Amino acid sequence: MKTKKILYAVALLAAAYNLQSCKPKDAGSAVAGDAAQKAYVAPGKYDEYYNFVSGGFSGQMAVYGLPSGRLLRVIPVFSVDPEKGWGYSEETKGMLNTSHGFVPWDDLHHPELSQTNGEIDGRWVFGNANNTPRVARIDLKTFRTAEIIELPNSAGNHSSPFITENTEYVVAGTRFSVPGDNDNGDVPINSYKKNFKGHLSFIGVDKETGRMNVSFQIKTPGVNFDLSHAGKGKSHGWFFFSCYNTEQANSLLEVNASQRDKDFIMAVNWKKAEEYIKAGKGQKQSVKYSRNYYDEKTHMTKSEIMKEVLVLDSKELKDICYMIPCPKSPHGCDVDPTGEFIVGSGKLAAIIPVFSFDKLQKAIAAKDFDGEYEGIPVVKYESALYGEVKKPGLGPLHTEFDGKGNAYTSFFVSSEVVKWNIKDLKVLDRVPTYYSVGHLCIPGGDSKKPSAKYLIAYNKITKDRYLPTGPELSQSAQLFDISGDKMQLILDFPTIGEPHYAQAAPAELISKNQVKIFKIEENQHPYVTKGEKESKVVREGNQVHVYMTSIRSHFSPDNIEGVKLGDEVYFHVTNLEQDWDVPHGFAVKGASNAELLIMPGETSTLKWVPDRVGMFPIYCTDFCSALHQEMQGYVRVSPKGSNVPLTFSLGKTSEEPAK
Ligand code: RUQ
Ligand code: CUA
Repeated sequence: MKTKKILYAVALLAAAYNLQSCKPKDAGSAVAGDAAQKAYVAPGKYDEYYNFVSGGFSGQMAVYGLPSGRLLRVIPVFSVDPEKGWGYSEETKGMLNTSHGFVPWDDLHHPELSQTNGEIDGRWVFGNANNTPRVARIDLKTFRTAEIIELPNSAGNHSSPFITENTEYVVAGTRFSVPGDNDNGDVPINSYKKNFKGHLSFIGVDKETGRMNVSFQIKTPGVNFDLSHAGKGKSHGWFFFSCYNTEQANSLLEVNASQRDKDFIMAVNWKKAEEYIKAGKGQKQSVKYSRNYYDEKTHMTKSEIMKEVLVLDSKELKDICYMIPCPKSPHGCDVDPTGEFIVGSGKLAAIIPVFSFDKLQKAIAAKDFDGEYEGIPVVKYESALYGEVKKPGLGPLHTEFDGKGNAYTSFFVSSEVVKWNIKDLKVLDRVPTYYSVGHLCIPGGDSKKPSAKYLIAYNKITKDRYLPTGPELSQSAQLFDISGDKMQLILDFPTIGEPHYAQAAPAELISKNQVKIFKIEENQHPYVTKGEKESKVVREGNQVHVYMTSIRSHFSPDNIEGVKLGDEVYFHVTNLEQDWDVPHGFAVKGASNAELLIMPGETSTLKWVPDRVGMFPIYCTDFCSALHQEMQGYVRVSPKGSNVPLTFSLGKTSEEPAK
């Protein structure tokens, strides 16, 4: 009797505690000691994987080590970054050019690593811009954004930048349907059904250089494209896009775009589309979009406005697009490593439908259709369906694969990850996440060869998981060991911005290709200074060009006189160092842009327009040697029309030193 009472009291206490802290029952279950050991990477030891994580509304991409969760780098992509001078230096400003002009921010949702033969090859990682529609390519030799291409006829680019198994194409589907760039956009919003169209972009990627080009677009009905994945293996040649708002609502979508029982996954036969392009079926359209790339030889951005795009119309060419009904407001659209199974995750659906590529092909051949949607054949649900995962959880979003026949789906509403078997569609395991999980990542999880050791969940909400930080709390990642039958939580770590998708690659694949310095002999920057003796200051009208060098621990020149109010000063700083990990910084008082951070052998330019007469110190911002704090100088600014001659020097100090 007594024991029963005590137990009851303990249970009551536990319940009270739970209420107070608003935690689910087992949230207190801390990571056990042996679990923590699995995520522990001793000081000085390397991680096993690089994890490339979207920075969401920060516009950047973050790189973490796994399993430690240590933040290794934030790669600036779509947002300016004063830390690295990204978007502030004259060389990198052009990377953020668009047809709207300079756009210094975006919302990056999905990193996607390049692949060869369906396996991660470690060359590039792509990222999408969800606002002003763009795709970026980051070079993994330098961890720098090497190229950004804008997308015509699009608005928002969410279902991107997913790739084909040899990186033939990076795709981009418009999230918002809009009137085409060429059409009149000045129409009533409620003319949506008539005037608003979707476009899918197929961006060709050069095999050697990685340079991107919009090869063609497919014009589609006006729906919202949400996510996508390429077919692989047997389904190579196809692409699958989830679409919502097939109701074509233009207001209160949370109600009006949830009317239909089923939306669609659009299956696109891109090989067929290529044939039509070859046969001249593409319509040339005049559009305007920007293509920007960073040239590693000249250390400059080349930015060009493109004026044309080839468009195929899905209404006219009946055999490139097919609609597969998918319950209900699908988000994730994921293809398993064999290429046979396509998993659609309906945010409001109570089941997870798994479609079969073989069945889809048979249904198409047999014309097993349920009519058309805006001119596109709708395949019968049952004819494409392999089966349904029953009662998996609430609010399925994304699925990754382990290559051992299992799938892992995230559930936003019920805050959990559910492991299920692809063949028999049986649920095998479920673990809670803290809280409201979005994307998942397994290294190689969307390739032909996943490595089934870790799974990372990217959570939207952390509530009480970390020390509070004012009104905004950190987002987080949670690392699970999935090497056994049961998933085991081994680590939490906070992330920058809001994490959406992420990918991971074996450390060795990436680390072996790192660029350590830029060779000074190969620097072809038009304003390079290859040695201190060549440093100089040149006036061209009201432009003053400073050919400056930096080496531990001084700038040459470090005294400049004869700059006048009304001048535009360009500091072209060449870092003469040829050792790994010796950047120098450069800053000048009153500059309204940022600093520069110049890598060994590189030239960067800061534009400065002095706003007053006086003395302006310059200094190095990166602690580069014991005498880093001595790495400084002065620029004297005189009034307009002053006759102070333009002079520059290094090492000439005061005539009368202080006593
Ligand atoms: S999303 S949390 Cu922007 Cu990929 Cu699904
Ligand atoms: Cu150069 Cu500090």
